[in-house]
Amino acid sequence: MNESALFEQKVASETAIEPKDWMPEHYRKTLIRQIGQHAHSEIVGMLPEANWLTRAPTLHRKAVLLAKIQDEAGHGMYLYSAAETLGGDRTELYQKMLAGEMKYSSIFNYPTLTWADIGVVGWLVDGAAIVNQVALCRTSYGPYARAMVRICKEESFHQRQGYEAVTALANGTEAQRAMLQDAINRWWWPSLMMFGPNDSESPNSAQSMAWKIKRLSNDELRQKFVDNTVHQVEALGMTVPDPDLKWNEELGHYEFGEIDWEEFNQVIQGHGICNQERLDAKRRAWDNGAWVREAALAHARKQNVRQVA
Ligand code: FAQ
Repeated sequence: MNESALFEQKVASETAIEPKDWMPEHYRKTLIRQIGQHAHSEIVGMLPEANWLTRAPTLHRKAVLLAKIQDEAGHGMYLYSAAETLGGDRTELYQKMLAGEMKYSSIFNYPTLTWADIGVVGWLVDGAAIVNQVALCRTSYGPYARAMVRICKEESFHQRQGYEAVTALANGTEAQRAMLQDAINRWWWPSLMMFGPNDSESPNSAQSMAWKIKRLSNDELRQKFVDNTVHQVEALGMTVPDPDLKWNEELGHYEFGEIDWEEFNQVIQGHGICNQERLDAKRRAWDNGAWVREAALAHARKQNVRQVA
């Protein structure tokens, strides 16, 4: 059997593709793109939450938030490592993101205006991330699938801490309840946009589904998220900001309104509310961290010399 047929057979039989296996160049490139963007999202995704670290309402909430943000950094590192197994160069990928040549999730270009936003990010944004990532635990590329298993465990803790934080607000004063509803109103639609364009408008989907890189389509994942989440909003005594939302008994799914795709396109083209601020923050961090990289390299060189001697 030739290499290409062996690859197709492995995909068909759901045997993971491993780094040393032969793979089509386009498969490799698609994975480096997706895993790289996923890694960038984890790293940029630390910023909106970091905005509230010094203002968390209690020491306990501050400690939990700090742990969550550190987890996101760890997720970024696993994912860059997975991209490296495909020949992706970590520094090169990161520089492309800093130069605006590689995307990260649209969701992180929205501001966290109040403490309620932090609860809602944990609950809705991590909730949406989990729906997507649970499906990716069965992605055809072994190192990506294995990274996802671990990441999902941690994301599940993040989602619960978010829901616990919003529950406290929902059981709080009128002002706290209003703050929570306002946060839900601002984050609901951007959370639905995390799953990407509709299937009919998604240029990468057909091939990625055929190669089992993606196991469920953008629209299937978005539907799952809506179906999972509406009753959670209701349990909090809050409302979903969608006048067209209704349960379809026959289909066993919620129907929901049209996403503002113009807004989505603006955000992914770099014109969202916080795109500039996020990239500026990451560029500053890269420049300010130069001495750490140099020191780490100098230390590694010394260790090497000692080992050789
Ligand atoms: N934002 O043809 P498709 C997290 C781009 S979770 C920005 O459908 P594809 C955890 C897409 O890249 C968030 N760009 O593309 C956390 C493509 O552009 P390109 C990260 C988007 O790849 C929580 C173009 O549009 N999760 O970070 C978006 O088949 C809290 C056409 O789209 C992942 O990355 C978007 N929302 O499907 C951290 C999951 N949607 O590259 C901190 C892995 C689409 O051709 C705090 N990724 N685009 O220039 C995926 O599952 C897929 O890549 C999709 C997009 C579903 C995102």
